[in-house]
Amino acid sequence: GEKERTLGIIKPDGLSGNYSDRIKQVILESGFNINKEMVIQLDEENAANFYAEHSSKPFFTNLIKYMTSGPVLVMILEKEDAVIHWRELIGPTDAGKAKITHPQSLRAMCGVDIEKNCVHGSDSHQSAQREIAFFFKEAPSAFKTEAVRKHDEL
Ligand code: YYY
Ligand code: MG
Repeated sequence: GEKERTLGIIKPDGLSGNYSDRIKQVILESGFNINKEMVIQLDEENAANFYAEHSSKPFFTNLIKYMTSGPVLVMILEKEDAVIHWRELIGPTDAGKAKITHPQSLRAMCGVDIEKNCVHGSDSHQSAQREIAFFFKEAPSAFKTEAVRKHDEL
């Protein structure tokens, strides 16, 4: 397959639960290159824009609350066929079900349920291009930079 880029996010409880080192280890062992990464705090407008496709869904309000509840770690992941491979690695949306059906997946490892599933992955090549541009074209200037600085100091 072709070398491809996808967008991965470690969501707020993944970061606050100190899963990022383990997740990054799995990423690298699985043959991805972490091309770029930054820790940022999303505000409600950022999160609503990122998840615009879900704006009419019943879970949207809670999703935005969750995604703005603390800093997230955003990564560009590069590999052959990165989009599909990253989706396979993170597992199904419902982390509770993932623990049963995909126990090796990242969502099984650090997620809780269908809402708090600890990681994001682009669902197609087209989504990946949109999502990478969303975070890395203007960023970090478009996002709150306090957490970016904190990350750089680590
Ligand atoms: O792509 P993926 O993250 O696996 O799921 P989506 O269907 O795109 O939903 C985005 C996001 O919304 C999901 O990661 C958790 C949340 N969510 C939810 O809280 N409740 C649902 N029934 C479906 C999705
Ligand atoms: Mg999705």
